[in-house]
Amino acid sequence: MDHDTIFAIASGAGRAAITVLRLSGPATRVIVESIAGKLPAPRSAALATFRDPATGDAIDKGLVTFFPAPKSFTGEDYAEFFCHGGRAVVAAMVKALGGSGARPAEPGEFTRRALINGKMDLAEVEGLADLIDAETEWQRRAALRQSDGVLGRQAAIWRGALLEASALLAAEIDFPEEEDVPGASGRRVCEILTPVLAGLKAELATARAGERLREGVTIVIAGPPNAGKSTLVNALAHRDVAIVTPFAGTTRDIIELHFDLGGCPVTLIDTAGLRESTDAAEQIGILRAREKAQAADLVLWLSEARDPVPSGVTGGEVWPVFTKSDLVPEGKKQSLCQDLCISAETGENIDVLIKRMEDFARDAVGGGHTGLIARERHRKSFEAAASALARILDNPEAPAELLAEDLRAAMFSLQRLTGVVDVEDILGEIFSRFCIGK
Ligand SMILES: Nc1nc2c(ncn2[C@@H]2O[C@H](COP(=O)(O)OP(=O)(O)OP(=O)(O)O)[C@@H](O)[C@H]2O)c(=O)[nH]1
Ligand SMILES: [Mg+2]
Repeated sequence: MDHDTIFAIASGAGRAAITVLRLSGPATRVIVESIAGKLPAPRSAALATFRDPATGDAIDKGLVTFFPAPKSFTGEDYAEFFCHGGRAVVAAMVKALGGSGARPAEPGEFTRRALINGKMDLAEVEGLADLIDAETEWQRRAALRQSDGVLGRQAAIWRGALLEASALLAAEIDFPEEEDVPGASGRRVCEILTPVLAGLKAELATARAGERLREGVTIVIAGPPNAGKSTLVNALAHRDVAIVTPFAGTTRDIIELHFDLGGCPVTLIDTAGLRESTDAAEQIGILRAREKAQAADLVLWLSEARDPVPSGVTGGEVWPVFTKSDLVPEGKKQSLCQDLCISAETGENIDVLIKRMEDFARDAVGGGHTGLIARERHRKSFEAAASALARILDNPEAPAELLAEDLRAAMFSLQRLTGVVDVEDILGEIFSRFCIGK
């Protein structure tokens, strides 16, 4: 399958000024010649008339580039056609490519080939997937760093240190009598591993921020029925996403909205008002509301009456927000509105609330200065490596064979990060999320 020549539309779907089609595999040269009439000089663009090889009919006039293996994105012979983005033009180009012996690519197949051919490591592939999915400025920056191989470079440095330690242990296992000073190699191993463990721990300390930046900070709007939760969501979204009525128990389903708050990705969730209910649909809605609140980074507890926030709403932070401040008589505002009082009706303090949410989100993603860990898979590998090294450092007097075993485990965990070992399991998961043509 990896010897097939594959093609795909690489640019977005639908009518456009220009569409890019990409082609990779052993038949690339022949196919480019048959469609463009010539093979451009490597890595430079040539203007050509694209023809259907079956009929010789002109399809369009455009640019074509050719990147001979191994200096290409996929590491194979690789070409790109830039044609006009009309539906009929693109359809004719797809027909011409399909008729020339190339087959349509699977989602992520170009990147999969880049990985197999050693052009990218697994963490870079993940970074590239995140870059394509990035919706906010901070997500884009973090994904760009990942796709540039920052994780792989650091993992390689740590692996080098682990290899040095493992050579010392191997010498002790093979030639125990040759050691000049007993215990010297154990001490040296500790010296080598201590900074590696410190580095892993420092990264683990920022892991949650990195994962949150990738996945979004979750803010749940909860509270009693009729508090004005959906009205606030609509005000923040500047459109009617949630149904609002004067009747308690309006919202049942979970409504999720994605926001960009100053570069931070935020998922805002409107939920069913919490109360005792006998209505089956509402009960399910309330259950879901409780689950969402439990898992939230922040809960805005909206209430019209100044009831205290019930305990156990969430594992994260809760902010009480007093709603419908426009209904509070001026004279009573002083005593009633000590904390955050908003009115979706007049817009009072909505800007203050947004600013506070933005500050919260920024803190939650570590100010955008995230470390190396961007997803659970990375965190698990870091945790496994760190605990193996901690076992060695806790008991450096243990027999060298046991220390070597933990060292191997740590090395294996670091290798998994970049996919040097054990990649196949992870590949399917990652590539299934790629778009076709990437
Ligand atoms: N005067 C005033 N009325 C408001 C304000 N916010 C919401 N309301 C009204 O309060 C009623 C309930 O609003 P919703 O947004 O549906 O309340 P909810 O908390 O989503 O209610 P449930 O979905 O039933 O839990 C509606 O009639 C809104 O127009 C406000 O700031 N001022
Ligand atoms: Mg509602």
